[in-house]
Amino acid sequence: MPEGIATSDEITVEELQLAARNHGMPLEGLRYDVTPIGMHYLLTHFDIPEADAATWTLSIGGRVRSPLRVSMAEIAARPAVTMAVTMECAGNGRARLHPRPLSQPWLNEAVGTAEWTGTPLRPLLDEAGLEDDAIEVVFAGADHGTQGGVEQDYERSLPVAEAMRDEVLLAYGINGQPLPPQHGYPLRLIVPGWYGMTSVKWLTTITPVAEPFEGFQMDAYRVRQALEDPGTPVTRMQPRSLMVPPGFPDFFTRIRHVEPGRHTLTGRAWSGWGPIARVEVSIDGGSTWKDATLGQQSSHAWVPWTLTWDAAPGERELMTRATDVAGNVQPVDQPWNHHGVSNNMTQRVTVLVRG
Ligand SMILES: Nc1nc2c(c(=O)[nH]1)N[C@H]1C(S)=C(S)[C@@H](COP(=O)(O)O)O[C@H]1N2
Ligand SMILES: [Mo]
Repeated sequence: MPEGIATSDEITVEELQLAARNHGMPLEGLRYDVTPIGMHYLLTHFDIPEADAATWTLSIGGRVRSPLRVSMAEIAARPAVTMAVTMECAGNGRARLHPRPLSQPWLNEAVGTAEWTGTPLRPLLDEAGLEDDAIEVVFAGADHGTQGGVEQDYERSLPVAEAMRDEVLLAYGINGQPLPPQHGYPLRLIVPGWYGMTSVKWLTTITPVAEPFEGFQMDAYRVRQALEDPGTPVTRMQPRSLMVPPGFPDFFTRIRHVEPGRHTLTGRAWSGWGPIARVEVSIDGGSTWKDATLGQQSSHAWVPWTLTWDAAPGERELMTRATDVAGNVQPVDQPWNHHGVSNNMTQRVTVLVRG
């Protein structure tokens, strides 16, 4: 087996170590338009750094005409925007791949929607004044560690045109409260539509650069078949629909128990490539599909859906899949890639309809 790929279906202690630090959103959390803070998924590569808003500074340097240093008080005094944004980890679905890429073993719960409060990034970049040769903007967090043998601060870049989009925020609040330590206190980037790795937490420096940025976390998020392949970068979220698992669960297997009769199945769908055009649900393991009814869509948050189900006794496999306006459809079988990123295969929920 190549490096970084599991040799057995058994979860390793190293994966369990990551899974215990980085939790997902329990899928019943899909009932909320805005995910309560403690239920939002979490992913932190290294340690949550110690931070104090009173002494925190954000520096903008590199290919700019006037380098800036701003305090949290100065950021808080700038125009504030609050925006509901659905964020998903690029590794969501990884643990269902065969063979399994060794990393955070998400099933399909690495998602959440928060109301982020912050100030738009663009006016700050305009104040600093990008040099004409700036092509990307590098964002660095205060957290530090090693990954793949490389010692690093957590750093990601965005093309200048993406960094300058109106919806890109420097966020200091979540759901009406200051950011808690685990979500990036006191300051993080929020890039709506993109997978979560782009939204750098504990943001300390912003550096426009004249060359493509080749930091470790850029290389780690590429869809490639083997480590030697160049592959393609992971950017925006692929469409995904998830349902609230109906009925009640068995503690250990999580298999659902449902009474026969009429039920309303509910869930949420999102895509980073535009609004959701269609959500389909199957109650027979993918043999037949029905269109769900979509609720109100907002620009950057998931859309709710519902479908009436007349449940007849027996074991059922429920599935759901989304299609976005760009025509991207969730696959029923997931194509494999080496890092297990940008997966969006259809959810399957096993349900026992009681006799
Ligand atoms: N500084 C820093 N920013 C980071 C990360 C990190 O480890 N360090 N993880 C990224 C990844 S991979 C994801 S999916 C999101 C998760 O954000 P959350 O923990 O607030 O849900 O943060 C991103 N920003
Ligand atoms: Mo992630």
